[in-house]
Amino acid sequence: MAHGDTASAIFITIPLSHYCEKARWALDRVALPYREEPHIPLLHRLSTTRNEGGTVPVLVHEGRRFIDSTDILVHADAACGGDLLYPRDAALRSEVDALEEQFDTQLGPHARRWAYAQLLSQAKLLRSLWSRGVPWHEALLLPAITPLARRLVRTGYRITPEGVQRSLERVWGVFRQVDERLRGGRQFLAGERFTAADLTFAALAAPVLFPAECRAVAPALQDVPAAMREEVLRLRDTDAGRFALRLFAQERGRSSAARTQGSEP
Ligand SMILES: N[C@@H](CCC(=O)N[C@@H](CS)C(=O)NCC(=O)O)C(=O)O
Repeated sequence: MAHGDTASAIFITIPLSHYCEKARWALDRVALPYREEPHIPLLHRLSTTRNEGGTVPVLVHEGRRFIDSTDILVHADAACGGDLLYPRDAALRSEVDALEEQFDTQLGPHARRWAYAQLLSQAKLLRSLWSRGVPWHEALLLPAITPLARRLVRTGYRITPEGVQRSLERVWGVFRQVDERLRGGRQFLAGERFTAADLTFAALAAPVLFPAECRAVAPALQDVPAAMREEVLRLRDTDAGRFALRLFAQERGRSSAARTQGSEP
């Protein structure tokens, strides 16, 4: 939920990015007011580098800059009182940190590489995805920028047939580990309630699951190539896939402000 007041944080994004959805979900969850500044690829660098960053998301809040999604989560949690995304209990906290790090490094880049590989040949679809939610004057530049942006995605994310296949295996590997962790009927990945670990898993799995409640820009499942659709349906049909979809359905719209006011257990 973006608020327009002047005290708001500035949240710099590319609307298609799943790391941005990770941070957006956290900001919404802890109810930190922010104004989203969405960009098309390449032009985002004008804003991120001005803030001593590079990739999106970047958060600028009270004169401080956070240039990595995990730093944004940690800051948002602390700024809103703590114990919202990260448990105070030290053992539980290190479990959450380790899971978040694992998803950041093993799930996020591989889900992205596989998903982009399916869509890179769909220039029109990609252009329409990059255009959604950004200022009109940036969207106008997309016909000129898309060919270069596609080339940079291919080289920057090292999209090769072997690499893409390996990435899909890595995604399945993480899903199997999450399946394993959920065995025995646990509701959340660490402890008894929703944490940054659950949020990170679900947000970074979004490009391979297409959750309806995800607030990142995404194509409709019926608009993507059949092979991608079929793989998404296979991943959805796992305990980990069902878990991520449940988190989006039950937790994406929920604010922990309600918990601190006593209306959430
Ligand atoms: N470790 C970073 C990764 C963020 C990331 O990889 N962002 C991608 C979009 S999903 C990006 O900004 N790509 C464009 C670029 O590298 O300039 C984080 O967690 O914030």
